[in-house]
Amino acid sequence: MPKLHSSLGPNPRLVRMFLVEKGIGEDHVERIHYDIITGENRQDADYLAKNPLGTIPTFELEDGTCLTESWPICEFIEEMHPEPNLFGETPKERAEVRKWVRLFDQEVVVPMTMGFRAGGGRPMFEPRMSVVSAEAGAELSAMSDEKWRYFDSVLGDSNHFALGRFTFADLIIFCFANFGFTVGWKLPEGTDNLTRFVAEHNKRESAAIWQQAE
Ligand SMILES: N[C@@H](CCC(=O)N[C@@H](CS)C(=O)NCC(=O)O)C(=O)O
Repeated sequence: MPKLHSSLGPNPRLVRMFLVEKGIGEDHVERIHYDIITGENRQDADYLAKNPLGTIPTFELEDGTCLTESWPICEFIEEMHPEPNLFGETPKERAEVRKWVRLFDQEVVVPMTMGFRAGGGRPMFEPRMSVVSAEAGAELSAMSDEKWRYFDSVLGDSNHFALGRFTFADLIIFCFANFGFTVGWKLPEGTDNLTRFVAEHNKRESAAIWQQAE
């Protein structure tokens, strides 16, 4: 059985939701938990041999291959289990889905996570990685807020970013909105469409994992 090396946080939960969306129940993947608050993921030599960066998740296949980075892990699962389709049926559809994922990853996730590590997350992250100054962190958070508003305007009345149906683009955006809530962050002013989007996708069976303690 494959193993998902998992923890709190949006990246492992993105993969967990993806597995549920694919109909691959958690009983088909062994989940191994790490305490990222104490930094267990960066101290365990066995884990570092699987993922030298120490980040979570890692998806360990039955042959021992270790896949890292949540988005590529999900693309791998999609290739192994094509239905239901979450990345697009054709090259054009996949380009559309990946466009939103790439934009969101770069324009929201990067400044948001760097801003969090420099602010509320500083006690946890400063001992384990380079963290920008509190001032730079505030600027990065403001940049990500601006882009959340951009995504809100793109969404408009729809609950889908691509292809007029539920795709990986919706899933990653939903997970990072939920990440914010779990660390006491709120969607910025002017994102009513995203608030509705989150409430809607919270009804999905896969979203139940956000109610579980690790
Ligand atoms: N780009 C990576 C990011 C992984 C990441 O930062 N994971 C967080 C949990 S959501 C983590 O490992 N945090 C604890 C740490 O960095 O020590 C991915 O897509 O998987």
